Amino acid sequence: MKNYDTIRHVKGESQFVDDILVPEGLLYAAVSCSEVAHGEIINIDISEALKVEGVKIILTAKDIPGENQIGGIIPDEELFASDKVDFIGQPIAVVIAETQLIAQEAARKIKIDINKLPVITDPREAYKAGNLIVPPRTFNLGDVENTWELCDHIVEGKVESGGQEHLYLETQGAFAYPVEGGGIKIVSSTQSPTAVQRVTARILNLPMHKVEVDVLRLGGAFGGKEDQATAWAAMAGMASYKLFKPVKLILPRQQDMIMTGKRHPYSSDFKIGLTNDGKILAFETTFYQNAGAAADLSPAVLERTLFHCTNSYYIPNVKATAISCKTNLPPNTAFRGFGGPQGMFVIESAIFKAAEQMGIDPAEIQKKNLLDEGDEFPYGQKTEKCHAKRAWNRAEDKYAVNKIKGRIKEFNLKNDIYKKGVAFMPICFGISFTNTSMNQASALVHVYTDGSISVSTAAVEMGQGVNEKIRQVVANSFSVNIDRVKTETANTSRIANTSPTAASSSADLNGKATEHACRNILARLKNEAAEILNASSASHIHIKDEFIYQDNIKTDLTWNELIKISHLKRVNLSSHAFYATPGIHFDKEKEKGKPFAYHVYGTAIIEATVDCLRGIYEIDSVKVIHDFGKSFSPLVDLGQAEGAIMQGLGWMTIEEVIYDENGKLLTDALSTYKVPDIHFTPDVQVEFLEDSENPFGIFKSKAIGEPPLMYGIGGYFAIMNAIKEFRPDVEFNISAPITPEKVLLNLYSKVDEKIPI
Ligand code: MTE
Ligand code: LUZ
Ligand code: MOS
Repeated sequence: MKNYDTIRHVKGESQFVDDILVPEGLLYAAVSCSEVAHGEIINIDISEALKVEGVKIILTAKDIPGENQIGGIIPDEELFASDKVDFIGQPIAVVIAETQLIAQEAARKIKIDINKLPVITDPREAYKAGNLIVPPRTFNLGDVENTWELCDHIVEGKVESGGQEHLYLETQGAFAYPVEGGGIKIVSSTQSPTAVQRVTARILNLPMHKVEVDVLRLGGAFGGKEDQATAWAAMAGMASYKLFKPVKLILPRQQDMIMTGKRHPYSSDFKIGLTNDGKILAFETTFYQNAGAAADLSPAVLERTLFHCTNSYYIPNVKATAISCKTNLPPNTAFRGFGGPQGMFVIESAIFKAAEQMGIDPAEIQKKNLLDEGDEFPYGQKTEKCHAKRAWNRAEDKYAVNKIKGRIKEFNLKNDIYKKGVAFMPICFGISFTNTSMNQASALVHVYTDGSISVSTAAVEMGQGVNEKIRQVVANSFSVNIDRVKTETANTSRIANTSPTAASSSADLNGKATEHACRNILARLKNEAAEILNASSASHIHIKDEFIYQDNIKTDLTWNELIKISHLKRVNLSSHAFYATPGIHFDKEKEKGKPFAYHVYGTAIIEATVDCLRGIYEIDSVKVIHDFGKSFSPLVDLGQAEGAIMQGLGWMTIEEVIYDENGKLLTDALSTYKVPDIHFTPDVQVEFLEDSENPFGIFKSKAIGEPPLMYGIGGYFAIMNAIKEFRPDVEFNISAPITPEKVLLNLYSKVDEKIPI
């Protein structure tokens, strides 16, 4: 692997929050949380807990010097519950003690009296009760109402999709220590240093410049640390501020699973209308998002569901409504794909059901309706350099789809117990934060007098390889060896007012800012070189492989010498630069605009085999043509594609988040929450779509972090197609994940029996 973190990971040298050398006097924190999903707090009794030897302080809502508010988009979430709890796992107090064990023991001794209130965990029930996070939103294209009568086939249905646990290897955590002048420094495992800084400042009633946040790298995040890393950092910061001591707060795995939100489960309705030859004329859908007990990022996730509700298809008449429903579960949050997968699963389900009714292959409908150049999305943007059809056609060719189908047909004829299915999954994912103002970044580049280079951005390395890409941007910009370049921590004192590392955009945004900073320095260096070489202007100069060229002829002047001389001549060898994605805008009144810099396309073909006696299955292969743009880091990009595909397959198949009716998480450990492992892993082949240079991305590449996750949706339909081979008589409910238990129920239910979902 070319990602330079990999070597350190393998050697065990990479540092995470819990690896930082501990300073003298370090104290440890443990969080006490609600065990009731909804209720009024009558009393919090900390007296027994305080008696535990080694306990230093116990903090609750009333100890907060500033505002007890951590909400990002909407101010609706307390750091510590004050008079009411809304979910199991909601923090109520934090214990600070000499060791982590003492802190945990004391936390268990805090007695919290709660007057229980009714619990709602289902989004449709919440909707009926009027419990919404934000008012519903609707995207409209064409005229759905007047199109139904033109359709030969109309199919209606309901679709369920489940939550997903992030399961980052490094659990949530932060380490805070006091600094001179009443300030705080926090090392946090966060995707959003600025959010941690802003919220901690608000909690402590400090100006933001007194809170410095530093992030070296994360042991995975997947969206789970975009918003939800903040609370723990603020708690550690608050304790450290009160005690004037260093404090570390690391969530144990089970607490992390119980206390933090996950991917949003959705319950959705659809109605789809088609002509006899499979053209989709109209699509109407309503999404009920299970937001959990506070807004967190739910309104933004909801918005992305709407943006992706037609996936990779052109549908002339669309009406899509999305409703964010407030339930008594931990606030659900960003998760790779950010609402996009939930939206795409519904249109794919609608196509699947329509094909079932029409007695044709869903792939026929999919192919017939793929986006073309200049087609309009329901939000008004038109496709530019659309690769939807190219990727599909290449996949059909390269992977010899007819042979696959023939092979599967033969297999199914020969086998009674084992059945195979295949499904196509085209994707189209918009790149940019849908909130236009977030699409900005800055970079700080220093060239040192020995010719080595340091670059700071707010890009947080979480395994996706962004540091390697930033180093490549610097090395390519100056044409120097990549070993000269070091990426620094993401730090709020060096890089301010940043967006989280999210939306797959960090290489584009931070890469472009870095490129600008390098250009600024390069222009000064070229002027200097022109002077040294007696060239009439800098336009005669370029640098290649650490040598200075004059009129394309190599000179004796090296990078190192040029830097040394420039410094003596008092040339500025540092630059801070800024980048904001040009040309994007969105009008939330009209629900129209151009929210995305560009779209990512691709097509996957997924095969699965179901054991129709036991209900278990295997995903056999995932064969993909993916639009990477012009990748400048192919190994990193391929790793991202493979990882995302596995995570998408997990969401659709074996990963099942279950809460009981009291809002208690039943799948709070790896014994009950299953994720794909090496044995689950199918044969994954990914081809880079040719000739797809992207003028809007860094070095003509495309964002890669999230889009391939949605290929996993094809896994669901491959399994469904296999089940249908065994039981062609039944119309199945659409309810993901399709766990082996659900497969079994589907296989052996009575014909008219409704399968529980
Ligand atoms: N890859 C690894 N190894 N670990 C992660 O936590 N997060 C994903 C993706 N790939 C993640 C990952 C998510 S949710 C996003 S938005 C992108 O990386 C963010 O990084 P990027 O903007 O650099 O693509
Ligand atoms: N985060 C966010 C995201 O705040 N806005 C987005 O549009 C987004 N998209 C994907 C992932 N995270
Ligand atoms: Mo990714 S869900 O944008 O962190």
